[in-house]
Amino acid sequence: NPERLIVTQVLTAEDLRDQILHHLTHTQGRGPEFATVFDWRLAVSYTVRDLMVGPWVGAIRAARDQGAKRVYYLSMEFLIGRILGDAIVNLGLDQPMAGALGLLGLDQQVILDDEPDAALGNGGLGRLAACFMESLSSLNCPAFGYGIRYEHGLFRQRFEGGQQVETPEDWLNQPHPWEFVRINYSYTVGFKGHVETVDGRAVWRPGESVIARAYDTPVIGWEGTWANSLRLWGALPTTLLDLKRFNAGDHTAAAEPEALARTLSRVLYPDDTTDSGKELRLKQEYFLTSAALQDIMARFMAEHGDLDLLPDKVAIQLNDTHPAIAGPELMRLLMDDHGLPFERARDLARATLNYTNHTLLPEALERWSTWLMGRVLPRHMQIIQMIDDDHRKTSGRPAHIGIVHGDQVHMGELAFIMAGRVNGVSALHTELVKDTVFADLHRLHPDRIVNQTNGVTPRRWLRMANPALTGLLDDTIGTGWTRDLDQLNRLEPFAHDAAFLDQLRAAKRANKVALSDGLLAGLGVKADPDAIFDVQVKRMHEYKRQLLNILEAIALWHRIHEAPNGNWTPRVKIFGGKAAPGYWLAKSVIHLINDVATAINNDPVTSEFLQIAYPPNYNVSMAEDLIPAADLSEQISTAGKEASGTGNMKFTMNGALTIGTLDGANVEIRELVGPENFFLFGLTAAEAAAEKARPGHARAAIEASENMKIALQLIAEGRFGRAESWYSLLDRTWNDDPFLVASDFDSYFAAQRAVDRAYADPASWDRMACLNIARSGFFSSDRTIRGYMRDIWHAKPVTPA
Ligand code: 26V
Repeated sequence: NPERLIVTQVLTAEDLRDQILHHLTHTQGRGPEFATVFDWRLAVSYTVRDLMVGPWVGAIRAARDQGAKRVYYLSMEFLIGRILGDAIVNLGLDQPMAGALGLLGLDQQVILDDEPDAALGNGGLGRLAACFMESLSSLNCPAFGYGIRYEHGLFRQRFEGGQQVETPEDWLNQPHPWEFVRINYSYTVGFKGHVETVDGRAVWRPGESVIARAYDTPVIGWEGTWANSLRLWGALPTTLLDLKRFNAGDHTAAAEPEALARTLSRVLYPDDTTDSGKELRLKQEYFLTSAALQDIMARFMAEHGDLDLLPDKVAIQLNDTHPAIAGPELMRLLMDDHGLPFERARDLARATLNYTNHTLLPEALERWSTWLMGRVLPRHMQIIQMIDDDHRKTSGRPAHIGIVHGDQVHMGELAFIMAGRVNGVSALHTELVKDTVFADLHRLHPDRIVNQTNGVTPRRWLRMANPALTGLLDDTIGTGWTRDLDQLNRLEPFAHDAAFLDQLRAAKRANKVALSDGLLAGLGVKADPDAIFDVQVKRMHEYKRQLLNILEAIALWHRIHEAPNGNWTPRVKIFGGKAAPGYWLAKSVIHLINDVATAINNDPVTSEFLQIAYPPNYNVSMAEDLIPAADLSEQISTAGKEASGTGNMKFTMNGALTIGTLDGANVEIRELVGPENFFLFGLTAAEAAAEKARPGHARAAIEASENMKIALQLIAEGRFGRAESWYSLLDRTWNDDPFLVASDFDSYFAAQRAVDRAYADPASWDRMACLNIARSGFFSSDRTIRGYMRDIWHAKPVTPA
């Protein structure tokens, strides 16, 4: 394609080949005849990395020289996935790299697939942080991401007898070619101890401390002109070895300080809803926050030195409440280290800090006991108390709201009170934040809450993940959509162009064939590429209602049996997702899906119409294979529960149609693509809340639904493994059903039949798919980041020198 830009420098396949061979020899220390896939992958990665360093250093220099305001994104999670393929795309190296690998006789897919996912996150919140990092770089916004360099990312998932088994993830058990260790950027982080007063100033004397060491990964933006740093902190002991104990012969005890310190960056907490209340989690949160704020303040003081300038030069974004200790920590630094009075420190902190809320689920709102907080962070507990008292006095708030309630510190209230701006992540969610969790604080501070609807990066989720569709888009509307996703609207006229729609269908079909012959065949599932590929991939949660989906499959299976010669639209249902290790009910749903799949897939009567696949260990890389191959996107959470969703956006821009509720960003997707191009079902958020309050709602809804009753009955009869396995799940569905599976069942079943009919008319389906793509430009994370820059950070893009 002549329009395809090679941006950074014009490199030929031969240039790249030579560089790869250079790194293979001089960095990997291998001759080509002895090199493994791993050796080649590292040599390729170092070759690509070399091309990132120039723009990276240039960006850091330009931001400093121009005295630019910097954005600091503090997040306990960055769900990056693989880096190599994304870097090749953003540097515009796809073609010369394909040539170079061809010259070397290497298979590009094999090289790319050798890279382990950096799975430093649980799900939506962590993946959003990764998309934001890419957009910040693509928009030339000077920024740092701060996180923890977990040695073990999110656990790996296997199925044994249909049940989830977790094993440790081990991505750092091999060299990580993308990071640069910065031994000169190290900070001491304290815990515990006591607070003294010296010359009228509070002095915290920690009882324990660890070193935070910086590991930087460049994040290259689209067209390779700018790169920001993802700075991840690793924990080290302040003393490597207790020599006294070692010399006394106690070798294990001598290594204790090291082991203790390292636990701080050892593993990612694998729970994305329930506050575990563990001391180690609180220590991890403070470890990240303290190291990041020390780094930010050191850079700010070196560049500007005048604390009055802090809000003009620094914008800090807290990704949920996990780093909310940043409020008290910044106040501590300003008061105890810099000697500012409380009010001044408070005003500076509030003009610098902002907070994003990502969930309304009460069980996911962080709370710590005052006892634990006071023991682990004694000075911070004092400051939290001061902030709370000050807020009570200055806001005239009612007694029942505040940060400290009885013996609990509410991190949401703390984050809100210390933030200049608080934002929700979709239009609906932001309104619910105002009306529910923060209703009282919103009344006191009516301008503080703003909306920034989430987005996803089109570079990874379209250009890289879906080369078939990308090729068609480039040929049809040019490549400009990659930087300006609104340009997808140039596809609108093609919704009536039969030749274009044929090509669109062919691109989708190619992705389905690849999935069917690869991942699905590997599972032993026979997936006909002409069937509907119906995909629900996300963390396993009751509110996301994978149960509703599998119950619908059971009911459908039953109906096909009743009329095996009926005009059924063939369907392959694909599930993917992990359950938190301690979330018993979510694990029970995994087990059910697997057992139902075993029963249904082998049924000769229905097998040509219905197949169910549940590939284990869903992660970012698997998403990159599944989403481009999906016809139907399942976004079926109970209305009012899903803050936004971001998978929903990825499916839409890859040409899948959505079956969904009016929840999170589904509302905006439906408005934008047009209600006639979206399969809506279910109660609204307000109706759902009312329904839930109705005593006996579950039983009444089940009694009223023939299909729901049949599905539950088949499970209770033991048609899918032993009936006893499902007693608790059935009991909860009949008697409680807090997420209204029963109340929405008939509406969902009917919407699925509408999907069947629509899919049976290819011309109309393809037109709808085309319009979904054409109208999905809003969901680029570039648009989201521009919104944060304008409304929250007041940050400007910088032109590199
Ligand atoms: C909570 C906890 C609690 C303790 C242990 C570790 C941990 C990790 C994460 C969380 C909160 C998860 C909240 C979350 O992921 N929310 C999702 O955010 C997405 C991005 O805004 C959004 O699209 C999803 O709808 C929302 O569920």
